[in-house]
Amino acid sequence: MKSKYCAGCGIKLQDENILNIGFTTNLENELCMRCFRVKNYGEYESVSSTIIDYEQIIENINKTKDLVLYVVDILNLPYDLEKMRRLTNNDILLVLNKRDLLPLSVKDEKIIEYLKKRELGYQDIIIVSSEKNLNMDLLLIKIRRWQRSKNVYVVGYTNAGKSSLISKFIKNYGDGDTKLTIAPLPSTTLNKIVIPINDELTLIDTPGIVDSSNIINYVDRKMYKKLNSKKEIKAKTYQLMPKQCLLIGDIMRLNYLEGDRNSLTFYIPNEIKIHRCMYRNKTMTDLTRRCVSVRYGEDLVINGLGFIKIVAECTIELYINKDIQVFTRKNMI
Ligand SMILES: Nc1nc2c(ncn2[C@@H]2O[C@H](COP(=O)(O)OP(=O)(O)OP(=O)(O)O)[C@@H](O)[C@H]2O)c(=O)[nH]1
Ligand SMILES: [Mg+2]
Repeated sequence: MKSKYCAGCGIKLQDENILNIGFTTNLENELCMRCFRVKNYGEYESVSSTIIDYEQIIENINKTKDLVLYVVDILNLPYDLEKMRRLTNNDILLVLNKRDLLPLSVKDEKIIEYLKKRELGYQDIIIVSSEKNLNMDLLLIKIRRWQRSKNVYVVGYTNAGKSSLISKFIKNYGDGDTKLTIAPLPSTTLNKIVIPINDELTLIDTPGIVDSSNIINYVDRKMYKKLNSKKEIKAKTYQLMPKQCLLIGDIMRLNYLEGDRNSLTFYIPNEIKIHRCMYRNKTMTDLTRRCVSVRYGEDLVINGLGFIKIVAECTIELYINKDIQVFTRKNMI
């Protein structure tokens, strides 16, 4: 019998072992049990990302001249934003998704200008929101401008919103209904999925690149939802002096170690609460301590959580899980 693949995540369906991925009780079904559960009950079940052969996916893309959409989460721009440029010579549009999370007062042009200055080598940069169906027409125009064939690959880190974006394209420009699985946990899409949108365009969904330094790998299911907020961020500003501390949810502790009175503005999901605490209070000091030197006008980025816009030069002491990446960059907004 011909192999059949799950319409939600792309995995090969099987009805032999309930413990293995791709299981379904009946091979007539369109979805594997995992996707069925996510869709119908919102039950999230992580899958080990080791089954995904990312190199193979890139190799296949490189055999073509097809356009690539590199989708990234605007709140969590990766440290290594040039990565996709190094992996393929194909034309690439950098798509900054989840625009709805940043305050409306932030100007798109400013962010685009900020990234263009970095000369990343992408053909163009577009800011969208798959959730709010924002700028999809503009993205379609840019795709038409750059596509070499019908096929356009959609790639990026896990959870950036690749499947969400394709689903919006099906709704806006196609006539089928969407079966792609969308979920706040990493590695939702497990295999390449070819989705014809219309006569001119076929989008190819791919599994996300797993980033083991993203906070999402170190939190429980409740936190998945908080970190994948759907609400516009209300930026919170704190004035800090040396020896003042903040607790950020139960994720990290921030001690303001050295510097003049400073202003720190948090762009993190509203669901994650920030509290001031006494310096002598030892909450979370059992986590790994890191000292970060911040220069004038830099953001402190906590991979997967968001970023803190800092005005003046300072030294910050963080207590956070040792595997979560923290880095600084020039202020994005
Ligand atoms: N706020 C907001 N959330 C979004 C947007 N797009 C996607 N999401 C959410 O981000 C999470 C991940 O979305 P997916 O579409 O499954 O992401 P993916 O890139 O396909 O992930 P993998 O298949 O694991 O690689 C889900 O909780 C989505 O609802 C957006 O524009 N705004
Ligand atoms: Mg996906």
